Amino acid sequence: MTRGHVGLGSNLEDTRRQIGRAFDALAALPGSVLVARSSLYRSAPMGPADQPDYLNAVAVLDTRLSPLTLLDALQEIERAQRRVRGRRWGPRTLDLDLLLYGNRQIDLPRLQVPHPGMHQRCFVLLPLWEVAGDIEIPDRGRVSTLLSCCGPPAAYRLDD
Ligand code: A4P
Ligand code: MG
Repeated sequence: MTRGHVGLGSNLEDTRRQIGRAFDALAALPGSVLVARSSLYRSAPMGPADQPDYLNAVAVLDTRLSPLTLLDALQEIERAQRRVRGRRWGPRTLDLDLLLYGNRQIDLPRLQVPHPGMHQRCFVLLPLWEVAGDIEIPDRGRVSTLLSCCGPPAAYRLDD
């Protein structure tokens, strides 16, 4: 089994439900065990500002799926939740990013791991810290170091 970390994001159509459904779909993946679900974090959109705020979360997944098979599965879950690909960084019902796959570094046309930009995004780093602690992101540094650019978690975290 390899430990993977998946970033979840949604800013359309009942975002809490979208993220909840996606966690359930991750838990049902073959050859995989969903180890942890982070809380939900709210933030203003990165990219075009004329779209709703995002909810983000991170899942910890132990899996026997290869990186590309896991990417296929993530895209299938996105499709099942009626994700329509429009402009880059545009609004979406669900975005699933493979953030980390063990400590592998992958640079294929379809898949870059660690996910490019994750180390600069508070809406990824905060939930990642919550479920994974101070792990090392290959070639980018420790989460605690990268987090020093983010404000307090309370500013993002949603209370249930
Ligand atoms: N791809 C390559 N590497 C990966 C990976 N590690 N995980 C390829 C997932 N996919 C990966 O993705 C485009 C292509 O990236 C895929 O076909 C896959 O082969 P996409 O999901 O179709 O497009 P996208 O998400 O619009 O583009 P991109 O550049 O991946 O955007 P991001 O980085 O996902 O950012 N603001 C807030 N507050 N919160 C957010 O979650 N998300 C985005 C999208 C914009 N603004 C946001 C948020
Ligand atoms: Mg994406």
